Amino acid sequence: KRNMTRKRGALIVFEGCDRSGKTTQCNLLAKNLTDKGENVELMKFPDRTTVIGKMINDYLSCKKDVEDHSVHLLFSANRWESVPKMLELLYNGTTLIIDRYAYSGVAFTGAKPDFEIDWCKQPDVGLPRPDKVIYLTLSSEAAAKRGGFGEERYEKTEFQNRVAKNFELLKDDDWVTVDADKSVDDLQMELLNICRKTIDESVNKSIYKLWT
Ligand code: Z5A
Ligand code: MG
Repeated sequence: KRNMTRKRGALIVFEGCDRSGKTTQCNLLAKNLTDKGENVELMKFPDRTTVIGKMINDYLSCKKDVEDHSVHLLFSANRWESVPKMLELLYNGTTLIIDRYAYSGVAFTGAKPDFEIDWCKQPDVGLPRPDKVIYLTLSSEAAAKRGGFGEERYEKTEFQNRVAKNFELLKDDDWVTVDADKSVDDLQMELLNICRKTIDESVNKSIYKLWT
């Protein structure tokens, strides 16, 4: 089914701390890139629309408790269930802009007591590896100006600090760190440039497997 005559799309992942603007920027990127004639689709993890995603939503909104290992595997399963669609889109020339991915899975579970980073990575080993991970950083002072934490699980300062440390451990050559403490429009300009460059550079590359 692969369309070998068309360039493949790029897999671009956004990660970053709480309120860094991932969702705001991903939505704008999808619109701006589409307006410029790129083939783009937006995805978001957790994808709360699936059966597994609904279980995750009940957990995050504190409606249900789920054992920590078990919920980690649900977050991973929620990514794996999207992989056939992701590969189909990428090989058919659609660039995917993804709001959180396996790195969030590892950074958040790894911030819980008695969880090893290496254990946390295993369920996501073999997922499509992003061509670029754009990591948005924001100081806790700047984040505080964007309004308080919501009602969801994990929205506590101390926990978020441990999450940020875990993200640092996961960085590799495919990551670019961007300071998100600027206006929505200025940040968007910067991210658009990174995305356009990544789309061009990914055309002739294979899609590799994560953490292999
Ligand atoms: N989680 C996990 O445990 N395991 C996993 O495998 C995965 C996730 C994938 C829900 O994720 C939780 O699931 C999350 C990680 C965990 N827990 N936490 N924390 P989510 O993606 O659904 O989380 P969210 O609810 O979308 O929040 P967020 O991602 O932290 O926010 P954001 O997307 O980075 O920011 P935003 O929504 O675009 O903006 C936040 C606010 O700031 C909003 O009022 C904006 O209007 C404002 N904003 C945005 N940009 C700016 C600028 N530039 N200046 C000023 N104000 C701004
Ligand atoms: Mg968000």
